[in-house]
Amino acid sequence: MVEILDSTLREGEQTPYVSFTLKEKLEIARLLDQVGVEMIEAGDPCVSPGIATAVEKIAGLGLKAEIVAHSMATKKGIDKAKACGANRVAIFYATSKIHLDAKLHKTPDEAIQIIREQITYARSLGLKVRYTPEDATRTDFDFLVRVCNVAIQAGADRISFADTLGIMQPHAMYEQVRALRENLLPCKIDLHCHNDYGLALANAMAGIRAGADCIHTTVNGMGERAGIPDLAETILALNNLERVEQYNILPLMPVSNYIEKVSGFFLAPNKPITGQNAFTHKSGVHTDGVLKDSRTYEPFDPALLGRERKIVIDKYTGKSAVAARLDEYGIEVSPAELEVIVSRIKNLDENSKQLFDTDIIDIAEQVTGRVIDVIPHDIHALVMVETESHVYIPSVVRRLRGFHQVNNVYEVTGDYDISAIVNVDNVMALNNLIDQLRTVAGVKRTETRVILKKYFANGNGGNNGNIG
Ligand code: HCA
Ligand code: CU
Repeated sequence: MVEILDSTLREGEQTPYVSFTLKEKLEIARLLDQVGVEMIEAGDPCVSPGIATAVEKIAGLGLKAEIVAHSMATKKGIDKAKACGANRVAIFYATSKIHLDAKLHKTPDEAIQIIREQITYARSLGLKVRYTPEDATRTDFDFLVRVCNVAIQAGADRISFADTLGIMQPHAMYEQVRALRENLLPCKIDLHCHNDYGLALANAMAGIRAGADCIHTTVNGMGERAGIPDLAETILALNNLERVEQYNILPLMPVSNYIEKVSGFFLAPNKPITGQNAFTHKSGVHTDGVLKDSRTYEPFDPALLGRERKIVIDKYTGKSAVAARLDEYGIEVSPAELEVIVSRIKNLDENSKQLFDTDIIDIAEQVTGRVIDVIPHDIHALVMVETESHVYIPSVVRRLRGFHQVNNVYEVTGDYDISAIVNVDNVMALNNLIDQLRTVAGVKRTETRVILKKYFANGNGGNNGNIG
């Protein structure tokens, strides 16, 4: 059975400029438990007193997942892991020559002795032990096998094959995991793959194929430098491509959104699975295909994630997508009118980067000469935010930007401190969003104005230009 250890709370908090509050950490742990990951790496209690408290509280939540404390190979670290009530301690000690020489100043034999001693000590406290040879993928293979077998003999039941610098490729991963399986005493093998070349998940999937047991992930792929595999990508790849179906998929979007909000670490629109564009289609050929049968250009139904496909309308779009959008609003046009509408869209000036439904309705109105009285689904609104008097406004701004519906945020003078332009699909979504914005730490009050029409400095109104 394949397993997942999620390390958002440990590796994820090692993302540059990211730090979670205790309350946020408890919520993250609960959400991860809903997804059904087998292990949650909650932090290294030696790093700070706050982290020790968080590990302790998370261990006390009574979650289904095993709670893992990370630790250096020191008695102090292991004692703290025990004191926090973690089920397991993950002890790391580097094994590559460069780490032993330049960082640890230890000979291979000294390293082996420390690893044996500390694992034996942790076992004597009744902790389960994972041993991580940090920088394993750059470690001399015979030495790696020797160290890991010492660790297993001392009581570790898991080895984390750490690609600390993300230098592996899938074929090499496959071969090395195979070789490890052949040479290691019985143990579970975890894969901790960094994403420095964008190969982390591919490497992890290859390692699983070769017989490894567990993939380390973080929500939104956070972590040192380029991070490690994203939880949602990993689960969808396992579920859809490998038929590993034990995880709950629907909580993945909420957990990703939550982490975006509290970390201020934003997803690129083209990020797989959870990115804004993951189910958005644009060219005429693609949209026509998707409208005929979504399987033509979607690897799986976005409903699996509770998401919806989106079709953008612009100069790339063909008739069928424009007709479908008008149809959504119950706007009837003749084939000849449709031709003209599409041609207008294709000939909009180059400054019209993004067309909204209001723009399309405008064009349809102009072309048909009929008044079209519909409420656009695609709503833009201006949200004014007053913050609590003591708060640091940029941190509130950062949190607001974590909502993907929030396009632009400005700090402003006057009665309100912040103004934000938001984009939502309908009035209900606008209400929900405002409710959520009001719960953001530091937000005291909001006031919202729906944007009816937009005009630009060059005098162009209505159907060109872009907001936000
Ligand atoms: C580090 C440690 C680690 C540990 C991985 C693990 C790595 O921050 O260098 O314990 O499985 O990447 O080697 O994250
Ligand atoms: Cu790491």
